[in-house]
Amino acid sequence: MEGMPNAATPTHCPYCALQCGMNLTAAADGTVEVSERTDFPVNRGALCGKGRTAPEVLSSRVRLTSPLVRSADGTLVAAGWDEALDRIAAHLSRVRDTYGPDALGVFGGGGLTNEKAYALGKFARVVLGTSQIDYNGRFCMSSAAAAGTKAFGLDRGLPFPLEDIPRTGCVILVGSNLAETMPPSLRFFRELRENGGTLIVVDPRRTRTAEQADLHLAPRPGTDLALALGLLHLVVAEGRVDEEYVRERTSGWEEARAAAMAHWPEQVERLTGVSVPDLREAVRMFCAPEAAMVLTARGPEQQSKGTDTVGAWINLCLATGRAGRPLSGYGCLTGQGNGQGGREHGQKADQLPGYRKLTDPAARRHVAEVWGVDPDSLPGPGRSAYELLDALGTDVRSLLLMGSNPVVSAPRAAHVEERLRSLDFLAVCDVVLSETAELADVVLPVTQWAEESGTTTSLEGRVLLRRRALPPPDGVRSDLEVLHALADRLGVEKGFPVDPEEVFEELRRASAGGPADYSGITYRRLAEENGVFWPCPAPVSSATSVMSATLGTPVTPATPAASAAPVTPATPATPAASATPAASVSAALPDVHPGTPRLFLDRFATDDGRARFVAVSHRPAAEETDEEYPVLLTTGRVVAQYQSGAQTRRVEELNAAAPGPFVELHPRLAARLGAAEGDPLAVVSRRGRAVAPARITAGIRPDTVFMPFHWPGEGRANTLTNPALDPTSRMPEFKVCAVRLETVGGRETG
Ligand SMILES: Nc1nc2c(c(=O)[nH]1)N[C@H]1C(S)=C(S)[C@@H](COP(=O)(O)OP(=O)(O)OC[C@H]3O[C@@H](n4cnc5c(=O)[nH]c(N)nc54)[C@H](O)[C@@H]3O)O[C@H]1N2
Ligand SMILES: Nc1nc2c(c(=O)[nH]1)N[C@H]1C(S)=C(S)[C@@H](COP(=O)(O)OP(=O)(O)OC[C@H]3O[C@@H](n4cnc5c(=O)[nH]c(N)nc54)[C@H](O)[C@@H]3O)O[C@H]1N2
Ligand code: SF4
Ligand SMILES: [Mo]
Repeated sequence: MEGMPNAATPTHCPYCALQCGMNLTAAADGTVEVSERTDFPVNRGALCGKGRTAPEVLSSRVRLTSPLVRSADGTLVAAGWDEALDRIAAHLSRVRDTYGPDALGVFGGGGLTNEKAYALGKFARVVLGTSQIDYNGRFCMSSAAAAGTKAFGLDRGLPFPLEDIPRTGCVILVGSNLAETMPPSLRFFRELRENGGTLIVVDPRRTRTAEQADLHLAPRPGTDLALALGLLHLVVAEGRVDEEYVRERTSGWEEARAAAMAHWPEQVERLTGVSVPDLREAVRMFCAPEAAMVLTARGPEQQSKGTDTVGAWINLCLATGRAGRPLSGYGCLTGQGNGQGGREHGQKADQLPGYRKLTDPAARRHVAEVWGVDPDSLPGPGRSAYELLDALGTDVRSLLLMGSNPVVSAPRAAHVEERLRSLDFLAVCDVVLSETAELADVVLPVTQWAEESGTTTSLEGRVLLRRRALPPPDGVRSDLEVLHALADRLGVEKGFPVDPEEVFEELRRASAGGPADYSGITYRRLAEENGVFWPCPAPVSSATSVMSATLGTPVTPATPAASAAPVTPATPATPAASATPAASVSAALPDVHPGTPRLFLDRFATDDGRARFVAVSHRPAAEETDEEYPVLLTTGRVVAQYQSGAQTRRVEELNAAAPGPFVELHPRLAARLGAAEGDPLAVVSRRGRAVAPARITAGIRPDTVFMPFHWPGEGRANTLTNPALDPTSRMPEFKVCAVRLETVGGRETG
């Protein structure tokens, strides 16, 4: 190796769910270069500024390289790994012995690889024995996941690859600002329009994404449910229902139809602020071509009725025959790097690996067998993310947190911060000293994307391999090593390997036969094939009659590329599902399953194969405006910062582009307040008060202000947000709450 130029390692970006491909080259002087990787079809070499600058966070200038422990005088001081791990293990066992296992909480993240998410879920259930585990994905796409599962029997972000988008006829993008949140994906929508297709964007703001649209609908925040019902009403009234499709492939239409017919276009116009002619135009554009899609992101999902709202958009697809057909369908644009895989392998409160339900006895038996434990020893479902954070310091006394920064990103953040401070003990694994890590009793510095291998599952349901490209700095260890060392100290010596591929081999077996079946996927395949779409069961040689893993009924094996039906044997004991070491499994396999880029083309993953309409009606947001709080606040993202900003705020170029929070407001509202561009504005809600400079733009509704949530401190948007939860998904209402605005004397306050 010495003297040779280092070869570039093909890998993927650490940030968002697009999981852009990139090449990394580590130079002798320790710097890391990003270069174009054109063979990955999603971004074909293109990267946004965050991906391009991601290696800067690898530098030990900005990251943690030693464990930290809280000293007697209350400060965090450097400590050795043994001391730090011993402290955590001692606290966890003491709390467990005193208060029982459910006094131990675990909080994970959708940025963690599949291997980490899997190991964390197993650690909580097997080592700690606690039911109290959830993760930040609950704040992300849980409403879309719940709605997708209800309607289709299966939740996978997009049921088709992004490359289908340019070939469909019309896309309605609901509450996605992908020009800022996934910039390289804009190409697919540009190509759609070049091919004669149309784009409709639904967003209360005229975003960079909305600027690309043929039609921009700007509803009042929190009224997407009414909007979707109004569109469905018009579809019925104008005779555009695909009756044959509804008859052959769906159930529940009569009830859904009746609910939609109760929402008159004029009434929908009053609720949403979208005019009846615009509603009609949207229906015309959506129904005219042969194929069309609806894609949702956080706008309609992060609401206290997000599940019903997504359900209403799915209804629109079903009534018009636009799901489970080529180039048509409903999809959710997932958010974090492993937003999809992170919700499949067991860090969610109610889930076991393979997207299995923790309450399903067969699922418990299967996973318990892989884990070598008694099914009865597995705890039941625990609290959802916000409810878990809210219980800190009371029922939950100790928390292990990996891959999230809730001090900045959780709703009603001042309260969450106070709850974190009230814990008996907080341990945080992170790459940097995040605002949450600052509150910890022990902080463990961990390795990052480029320093360790692991898999992620992108918004397309494509499982990808991130490869280790360089060694980590001295003093840091991987999350898997942390879990291994803690398990060992807590008396579980086996079952927590530190090698990611070994963890993946176990994950394959644990997921086998589940809805998200990864058993046919190996690291080798991922390296050779540029990713594999799940479900991808391990094939068997003599399957004449096979049982579909997700569909649950016997089907004849079709060519899987053209079929939604993933194939696994009728007997649950596939080689990969048994306890045989996976190495011998792959040797025994005659051929491989190609993976499933497109779902539902033959049937949906429900018991009867039909998609289910949901009968939903509009209801107001948990908090509406009144005299005291007359303006709506919505929140979201800017292109140059990522999430809580823990990583991107440490990159100079990104900070220069997006140095701090702001309050986006309409000139009319600004004039009423007497505020000029850049003036500090106080935004006050029932939860608290935040101050940030005014950014005036005619692109936002006059009744709404927008704040990005990437910063802590005075301008923290989440000081204001409402933790009202969706009853099904337990998603907090990040996208709408009532506020009042006050000018703050003197610019220095901002
Ligand atoms: N630059 C950047 N990119 C990211 C991230 C990041 O933090 N920064 N995070 C990643 C993650 S985890 C996620 S989840 C995705 C999120 O990706 P997006 O969902 O695209 O991001 P947001 O900005 O949260 O919300 C999208 C849009 O919803 C609009 N909106 C607000 N309220 C409503 C409403 O009531 N109805 C409708 N229809 N729209 C509304 C906002 O104005 C905003 O433009 O981005 C991923 N990519
Ligand atoms: N107001 C408002 N709030 C929101 C949203 C909104 O739209 N509006 N969106 C919500 C959404 S969609 C999301 S996804 C959340 C995200 O919010 P957070 O959960 O806070 O997400 P991140 O900022 O990505 O935090 C990840 C943390 O893990 C660290 N980290 C990165 N990689 C690793 C790793 O491999 N191992 C470990 N141990 N640590 C790692 C990072 O340094 C960082 O500190 O925010 C939610 N909050
Ligand atoms: S779009 Fe997402 S995956 Fe692609 S470079 Fe930017 S942050 Fe990374
Ligand atoms: Mo997210």
